Amino acid sequence: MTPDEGLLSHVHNRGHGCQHIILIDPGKQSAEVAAKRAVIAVETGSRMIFVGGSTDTPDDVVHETCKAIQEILELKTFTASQDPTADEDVWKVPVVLFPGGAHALSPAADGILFMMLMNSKSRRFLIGEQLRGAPALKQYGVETIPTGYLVFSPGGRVGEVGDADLVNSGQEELVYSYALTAKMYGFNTLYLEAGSGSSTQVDSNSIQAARQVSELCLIVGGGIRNEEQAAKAAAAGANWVVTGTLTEDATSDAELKSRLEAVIRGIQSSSS
Ligand code: 1GP
Repeated sequence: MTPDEGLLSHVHNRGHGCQHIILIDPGKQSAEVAAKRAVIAVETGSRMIFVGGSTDTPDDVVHETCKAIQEILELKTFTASQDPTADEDVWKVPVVLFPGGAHALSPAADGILFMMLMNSKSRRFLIGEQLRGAPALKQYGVETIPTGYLVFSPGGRVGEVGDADLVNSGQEELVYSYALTAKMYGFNTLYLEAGSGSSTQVDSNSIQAARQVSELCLIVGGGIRNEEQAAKAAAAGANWVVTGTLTEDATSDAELKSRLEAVIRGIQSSSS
């Protein structure tokens, strides 16, 4: 649910240091399980929920998942508002679509990363999917977050499907140029992606290179599984660290909670 300060201000989390985003893939669990996991994440300290991931999830599955998460967050907010010892703001966490294309949209989301896959070699991911999705988003009234999306080596499935000319470590000048270009296009957010489930995360020098464009909100994800990796991304200048596989792989609620606690601890220990 949209926080009181508004979605864009929340995304730009100035003054909050680095924060955690949980990525929930509606193609990998039922809406009920997704909602339960979202609650555990928010209780543990996640401050944004991304819904998306798989490339072929139908709209209705995405919509059911967004709805289930929104309903439980509303209920939790209401319950907290009736309890003088509880802080209802904790539950005001936005549900944001992280789309693989013009499919998988939902009017139940608070917003969407409206992305240009900046290093794609395919027109489809630079502007084509966006052209297809824009009218539906206008009709739904879902708020768009203009985002440059940059895929790093190894890139995983998104690198392949998105036909990305992958960025490698050691290409800091190129990363800086991409970050400047993103800003000059008017994007307020840049997502540095190593690929879901990837064996390595985006390297610190690349994050620092993008961080030189101080106006940009930096989201960093892909291959982050533990406290040290999360700490590294936060220390290099990420505003948000995203984890997805960590959640999908957890076999119990207790395991999910302890994994999230570790990642959030890492972020908070290194965040400036
Ligand atoms: C993928 O950046 C996200 O788009 C999260 O990656 O699944 O490796 O956490 P993981």
